[in-house]
Amino acid sequence: MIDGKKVMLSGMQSTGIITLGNYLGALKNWVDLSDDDSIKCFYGIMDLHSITVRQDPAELRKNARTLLMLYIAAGLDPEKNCIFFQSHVPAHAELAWILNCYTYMGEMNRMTQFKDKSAKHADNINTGLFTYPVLMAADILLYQADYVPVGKDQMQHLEITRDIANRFNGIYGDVFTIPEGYVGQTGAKIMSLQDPTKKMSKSDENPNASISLLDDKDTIMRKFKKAVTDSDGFIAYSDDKPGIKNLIDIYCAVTGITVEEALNEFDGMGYGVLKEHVGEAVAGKLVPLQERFKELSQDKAYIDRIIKENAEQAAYYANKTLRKVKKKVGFII
Ligand code: AQP
Repeated sequence: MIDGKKVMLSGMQSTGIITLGNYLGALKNWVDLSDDDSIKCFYGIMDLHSITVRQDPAELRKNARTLLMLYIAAGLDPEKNCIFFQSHVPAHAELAWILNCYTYMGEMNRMTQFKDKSAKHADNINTGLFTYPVLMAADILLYQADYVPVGKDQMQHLEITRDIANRFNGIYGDVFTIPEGYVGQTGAKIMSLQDPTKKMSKSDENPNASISLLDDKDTIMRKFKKAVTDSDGFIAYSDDKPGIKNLIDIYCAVTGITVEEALNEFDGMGYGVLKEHVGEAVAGKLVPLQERFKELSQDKAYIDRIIKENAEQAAYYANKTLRKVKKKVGFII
């Protein structure tokens, strides 16, 4: 608890410009949540996590700053929510090391994200990629988070966080709050436009596979036009038609209507018209965010102040937990 409020932590990696998937699956829900004054929210730009995959340094710096501005442009108020760079709070790396010593190889071996990512980056299967969930556990436990909004893909990491925290508390007493998954808002899972059986990812090498939040209208329309569908020629919402299903999911998430309402609206239409409607809806939704982003990009002093103040705030709470942990394990503090 912070000032009588429950604590929530979430974040994204600064591995590229975030996509419509990251927005509809996570960021949009965070913005909705920030109206809830009973919760104190921490939103990290998880740059330490980003380097588990090789990054170009200049790009990483640029992407991290862009991500922070996109959080704000999407509607997260940085005066109310603590928005910070993970690498600005050394306690994350310190606690991760300590927790590594309370985590078993067998537990890490079971993590499916490691299996997926190591298959994708076979030339760079580093130990950071392997122990990624321990750093994520440190991120969450440092802020004594009560809630962590997670998609299905991250559920395994939350479970391991709970296991590590319970193990540590079992040895040393109540040090960590045991976090729960936040299920209040279920974010849509948005799939790749080029392979609708895979999720849309910001690090996808095919630029047509994802919509970046900073894509202009022409680009958005072109990408939807090229979206992979099927050759049936009729609109239906079914797992057998993943391309069409994904377009309908995107449309519903952006407009706030139900699948049934969308199906009524598109009744009798062809794929071309559907793609056009979805493109228009997405481009329209992103206009205010992109305008705000442009303003923020021109206000360096404001962004610098936010970065500094929020890093201090995050470090204050993180260091409180870290001191407690160090004392418990027997370090001289
Ligand atoms: N396609 C998606 N649909 C819905 N939600 C998604 N998220 C990611 N992709 C989709 C959610 O976005 C948040 C940010 O996740 P992350 O940056 O920590 O890493 P990720 O899940 O691995 O996202 P990407 O875009 O696929 O990144 P890369 O390409 O770097 O691996 C999470 O809450 C996630 O659930």
